[in-house]
Amino acid sequence: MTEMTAPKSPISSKDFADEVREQLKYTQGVTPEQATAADVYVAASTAVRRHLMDSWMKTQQDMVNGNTKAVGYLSAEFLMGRQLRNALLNAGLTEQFNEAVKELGFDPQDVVDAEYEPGLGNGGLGRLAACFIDSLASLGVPAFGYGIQYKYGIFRQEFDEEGRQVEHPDYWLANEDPWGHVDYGRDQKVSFGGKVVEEDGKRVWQPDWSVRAIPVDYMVPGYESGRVNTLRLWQARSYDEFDLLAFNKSEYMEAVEPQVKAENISKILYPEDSTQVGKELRLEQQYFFTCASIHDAIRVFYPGEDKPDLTTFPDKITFQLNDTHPVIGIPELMRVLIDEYGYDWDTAWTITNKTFNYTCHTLLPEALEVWPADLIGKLLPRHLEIIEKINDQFMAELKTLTKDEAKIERMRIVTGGDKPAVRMAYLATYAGSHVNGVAELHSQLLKDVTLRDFSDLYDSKFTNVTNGVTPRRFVKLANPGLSDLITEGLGTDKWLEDLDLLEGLVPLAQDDEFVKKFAEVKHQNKVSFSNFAKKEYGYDVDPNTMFNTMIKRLHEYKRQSLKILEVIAQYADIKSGKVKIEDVTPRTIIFGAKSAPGYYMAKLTIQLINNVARVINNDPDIKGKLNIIFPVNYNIRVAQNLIPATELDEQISQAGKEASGTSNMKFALNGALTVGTLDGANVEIRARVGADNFFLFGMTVDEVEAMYANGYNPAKYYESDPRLKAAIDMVAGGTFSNGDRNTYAPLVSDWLTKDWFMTLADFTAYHDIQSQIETLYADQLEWNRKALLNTANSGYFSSDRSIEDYLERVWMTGPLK
Ligand code: NBG
Repeated sequence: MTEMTAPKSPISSKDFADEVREQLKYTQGVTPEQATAADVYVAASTAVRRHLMDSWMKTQQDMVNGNTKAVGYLSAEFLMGRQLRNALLNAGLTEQFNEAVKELGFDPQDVVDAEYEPGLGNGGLGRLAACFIDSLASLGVPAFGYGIQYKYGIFRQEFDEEGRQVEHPDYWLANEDPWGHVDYGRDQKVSFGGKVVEEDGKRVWQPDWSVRAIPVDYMVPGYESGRVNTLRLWQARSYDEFDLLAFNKSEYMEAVEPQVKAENISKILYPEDSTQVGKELRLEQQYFFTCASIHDAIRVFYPGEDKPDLTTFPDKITFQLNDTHPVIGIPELMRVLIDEYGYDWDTAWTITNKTFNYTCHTLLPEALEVWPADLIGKLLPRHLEIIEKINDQFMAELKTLTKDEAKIERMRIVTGGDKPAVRMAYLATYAGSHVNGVAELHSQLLKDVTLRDFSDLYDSKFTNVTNGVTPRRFVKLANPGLSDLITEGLGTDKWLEDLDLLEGLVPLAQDDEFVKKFAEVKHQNKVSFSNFAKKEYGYDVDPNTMFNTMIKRLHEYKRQSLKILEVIAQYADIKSGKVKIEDVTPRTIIFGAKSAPGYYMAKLTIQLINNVARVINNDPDIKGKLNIIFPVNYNIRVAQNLIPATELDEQISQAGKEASGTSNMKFALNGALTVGTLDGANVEIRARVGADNFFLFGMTVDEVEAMYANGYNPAKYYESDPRLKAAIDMVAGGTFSNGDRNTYAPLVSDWLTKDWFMTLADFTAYHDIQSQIETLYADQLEWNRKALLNTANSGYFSSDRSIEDYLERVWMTGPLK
């Protein structure tokens, strides 16, 4: 471990106010009187950045000079969330900022709210990358995050009058971004297309177009570690600004064509989550950032060397492939080593093999990327040759390992037939040192199902690293009330660096006074969320109702349908008089979800939820007992407000489909109880918090498999559970579509005839668990005792622990503690 700089001794809020004034003057060019909250935000951010600068520079020097292997986290997504509060926390300047800003006549919250949230990710995968780089810095591990600075992040969601999702471009860079430093001098050239020719017995790639990759650097300050790592996001620019000749002939569009083509590469984040999108531009993006990052790492670790000894490359840096998106980096490193540095194939292979590791984030076969070979050949002809050679080598190796021809055929990286395609997950599994899943169950299913043949023959490559979340953002920043109480209970705030210390709260769950304090914090968080929901969306939310939340991408496997059908069934029970309104536990049911723009069923589900909300919330018979809200454009900021206020969290995916989930961890840490299936990390959460403190229901993976095998007939469940029937009939009959029976017909028909994720089969069990939930909720002391036990036993789900596991099991630099 390289030596770390000690955190700076804190400055006074007066000094900090002076620094902000100075920035206002010299960067913004305004007086404090003229300044807006947005000016103060930029000035304060710039001031914080200055405080982090020495540590940042020291960290970079140490990384190059030290002898600890660095981590290059290659990810197409980094869903960072707002930066200011996090940077203040890690720079130890929170109090100074609050005071200084007040002194300047501003409300700190207004200043913080002037920051536009960068949405450079879709969901869990991108947020995980952000948590991981936070933990890497906090643990003092030298690391780079490498990705793309998309001009447009995940779309901004609106709902139209019918409750349908409408997507708008998210131009997050419309205002000044004080965090990103554009480093023109450290650009890289990324080439595409053309052909490969033979010259002096060597294969030589002659590309026909290139783009300029310009790094935009973001500081990643560690918490109390003195280390500030770098998130380097690449921006694509054209080398030829525009064609003056064409411009002079008034062919304006043609003149800017090369520029447009180049800049398109980093223009937009693909808004897909857990589905594979086979688009040429997407492959261009993937190659663009991995190629630039690999060259960048060589530049960083062998500064000024013309003939670096790249056999030491894997000792300098290990590349973690965040899903298959950066896997094209494997043939790229081979090409660089062979074509640019003159290594022979075997040496290049050894280096490459040691450098890369692959994390798989899915179990859905349709989410594993497969690229048509002819597309790769067109964009990256030399890479296709290398991939084919890797495949040949692999096939030869397999023949020495097994006699099973069918198995060898199944394992092809490049598929046979007349339309060959490249399976990126297979390439990553064969070419890298390790493969990991993101929760125990997921890693096991990868071995047993998705990558079964590989685990048979290369078992030692496989490992598990259960996901985690950063306690700095998701407890300390999101939930200051709980943070203070934890510190009070433990007598230290060291838990923010060592989340296992939360276990010290376990005995306090027997102390009724402490449990009441815990309950009071939760109540205050509910009040705060009600105020937030009123201010942001105009919702009237009663903090005396149970806050029951389901936030995640809208996907059939996650089963938002199951939740909404249960709500409808309850509504039907009340309307028919089966359930008396006095007996209903008042709930506020909160959804947050974006759907991929082209995902028809998911979008229809969003429309249904919005309309169920409209009907139920406005029905006087319900007397406000059920209140459904769907805050539009769910993002990290909403999550930070909502998670601490939630009492019951929904993790109800079909068993065997959710790789891990990470919001489940955030909820448990913030003292919500989970109702969930035995899926993803739910299994581990339940094991840790205790079966008594978790509402389990539904089929297991084995039961699901058996049901598929025996032929699943959803209509049977519709016929046999009258509540389910009533709910579906209501949807079909037009209750939530102003009497129109067509609106939701595709959903209804899918439920009754296909229902691939077995929503109907799990419905009855899901309903049955509700009475347990409500009985417990009626006893607030007991509920909160269990909620506190969730917090106390969830320390394991810190992303610091995940990173320590990676260090030990994958990166092999040894544990840090
Ligand atoms: C997602 C999984 C989640 C998991 C995150 C982070 C993809 C492809 N996968 O279950 O669906 O928590 O990755 O690992 O987005």
